Amino acid sequence: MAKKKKAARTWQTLGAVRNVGRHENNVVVDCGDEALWIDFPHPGVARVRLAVGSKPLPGASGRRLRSRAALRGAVEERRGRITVRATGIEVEIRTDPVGLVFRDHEGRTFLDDMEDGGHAYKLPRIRLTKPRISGERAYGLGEKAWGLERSHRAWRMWNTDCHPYHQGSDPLYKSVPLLLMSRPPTGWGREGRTFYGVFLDNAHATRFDLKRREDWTVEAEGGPLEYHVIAGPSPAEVLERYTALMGRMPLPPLWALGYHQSRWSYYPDRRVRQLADDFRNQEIPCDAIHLDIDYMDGFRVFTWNKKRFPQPIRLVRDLKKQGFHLVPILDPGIKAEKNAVTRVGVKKGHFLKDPGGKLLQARVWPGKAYFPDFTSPHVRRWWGDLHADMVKMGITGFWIDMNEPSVFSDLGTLPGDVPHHGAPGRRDHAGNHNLYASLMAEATYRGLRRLDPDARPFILTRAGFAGVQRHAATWTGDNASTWKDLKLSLPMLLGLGASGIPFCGADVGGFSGTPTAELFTRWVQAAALMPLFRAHTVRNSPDQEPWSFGAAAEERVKKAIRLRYRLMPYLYTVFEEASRTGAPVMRPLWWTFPDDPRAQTTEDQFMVGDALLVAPVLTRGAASRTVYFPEGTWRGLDGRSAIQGPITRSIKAPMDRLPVFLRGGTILPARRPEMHAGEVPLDPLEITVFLSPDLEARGTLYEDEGESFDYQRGRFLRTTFTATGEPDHLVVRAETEGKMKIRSRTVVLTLIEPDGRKAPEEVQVEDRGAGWQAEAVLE
Ligand code: MIG
Repeated sequence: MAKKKKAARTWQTLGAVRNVGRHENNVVVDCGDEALWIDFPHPGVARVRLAVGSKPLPGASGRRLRSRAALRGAVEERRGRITVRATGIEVEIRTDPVGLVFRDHEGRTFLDDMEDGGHAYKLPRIRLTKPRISGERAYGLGEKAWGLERSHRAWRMWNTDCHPYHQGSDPLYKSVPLLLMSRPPTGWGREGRTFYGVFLDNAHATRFDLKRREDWTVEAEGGPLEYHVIAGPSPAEVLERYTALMGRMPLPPLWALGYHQSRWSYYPDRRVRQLADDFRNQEIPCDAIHLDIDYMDGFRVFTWNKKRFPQPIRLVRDLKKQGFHLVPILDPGIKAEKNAVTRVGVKKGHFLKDPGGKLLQARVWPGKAYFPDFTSPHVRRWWGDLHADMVKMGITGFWIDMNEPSVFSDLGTLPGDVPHHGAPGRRDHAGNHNLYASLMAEATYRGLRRLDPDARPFILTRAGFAGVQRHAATWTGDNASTWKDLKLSLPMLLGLGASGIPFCGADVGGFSGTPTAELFTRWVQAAALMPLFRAHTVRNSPDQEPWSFGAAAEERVKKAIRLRYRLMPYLYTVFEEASRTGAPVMRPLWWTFPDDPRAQTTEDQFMVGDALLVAPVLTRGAASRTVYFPEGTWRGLDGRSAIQGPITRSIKAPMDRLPVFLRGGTILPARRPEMHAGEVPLDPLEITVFLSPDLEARGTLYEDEGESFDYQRGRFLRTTFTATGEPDHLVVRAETEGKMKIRSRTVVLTLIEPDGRKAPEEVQVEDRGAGWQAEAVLE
């Protein structure tokens, strides 16, 4: 007894290996009181679990891995070295003390172990330490109000409604315990940088300490010591593998890629109708209007304020005719009173109770509220079904907020000892807090899929855990209308994308405070090519609509919004790729140029897919900015001649211009802008062919009907464009895949010579969806 108590007070590390055995697909490395279980849930991924006693500590994200049983590592013992080999990764087991060395498919070490093995516990706490090498860079960790490089600081994972937040505020709304490491070339084997990932599948309050040069540590207040080591070597391969485990963003409806207008709050319905009319009258494209909490009756979720919105069915229908989707907000807290919803919820035990078994009440917008226990599948189903009336009205988009959960109390959230009943591991709030929002998003998503099986849902969540991308897009919460926060939004969103969450955005114009016309304009420009494009502002603030800052600003803002709609075919293609591969939509420069030293530290620019480089103006009073152009040729979309990278150049950026550059060797699909996404058929299809110095170019266009799941039944069209040049003549070819039929349309080709000059003539071809070939004469 006394001995055990003492053990609990000091960190325990693991001793020597006694035996290496097997249990089902696991290699069990027995060290006496503890064991390390290793299995291979996916090619290139090793999972390690610490067992104290006979089984691994329970818990983790609860994500069921379909492919878990697929791989069986082969154990080999040679000259005293034990190696476990599986597809794409191998693990050497050091024996005294136990340690794990991770190697890629060619046997190159990318992650060594600590001298003491790096696995420690002081139950319920666990700790993992891994060595670092000099020049290694650390990315990932999801939403952090900081630059992309996570080294030299410690980070917390504890979903928090941090209002207001600033650069350096931590933690924020989301927790993604994934590190994406980038190692410099070691001088042997691989020449370029090597990326690998470490994902700690633990939803407890966690601290990642990356302050030291020699190693990094992550410590969790409870839960399993369970981690995945993910081999690269490219960042794309790491994310592909990570998202194979934790899931990918489903392809969003096309409309969700349009411009969204929000504020706290648009009401009554007249105001919403006026807003919609204003967009159409000003000819500013827009696809979605968000309804913040004041549409509800006394902040009761799943109700409408009858005075402000007497006929919501009509409103939704009329707006749909104009090409708008309404996106109402929902919070998890349900007003603590007797009504139709709470009667069922209370009777069925769907709400959280305090440890004494009394219904838990916590104060949020409606006053005292009950909180659903989303860890239970029954509760998730019930919650999903509560959307029935709104879905019947034709609503397919929901905005879910306050789901850290946030509570109006000193603690700011629910007490840690509140029991959860459906949890896979520790059954208290402390062990489930970071999962709460993801489970709410799942309940919402699944509910919508059941209620309207052929409509792609759009869900926008504030909080979440790793894997939240399976069910929702996300935004970075309550930023402020400052140049600092505009600037910060780039690395924040790039960080989310590099952590498996591609569909993300920041409140355009800033949430708290009021932007100047200049700040608003620059913000719209910057966000015009970010994944989620939504303007939003706080309660009682002045209007923050495209026309709220005078005529000059309106023209510029309109131009930027129209640019997004022009590039919609390309953007949608990049989203589709993200939904298949886990790659971000908005990419850090090092994603595309991993071995470019300058790209590693560039955070005021980004790539959209691999073809567009975006360098928004992020400072007040600027009419130009310096832009770093990586290797290759680049040309402004507005027709300026080519720039040969790598080079840093000053670029003119007057108030009406967002600097965007097309990469040489790419073919960019675009269209005439429309009033809302998918309004009219994509005809003509505009193709820019920007030849590389060796007279080649390639590109892709993905299309489908935009709202249903038809694409999963093969009704999509993927066109692959290739251009190959002879010295005096060029052949552009389009090949298609997929079963979607299109009406015959015109393709307008603009040819850009390798030096950036536009070829004098446009070429037109007819496209019937079955491929085509065009020839052009080069100068
Ligand atoms: O306590 O619904 O971040 O976007 O406008 C504030 C009102 C609750 C916080 C969200 C913000 C939203 C606001 N909400």
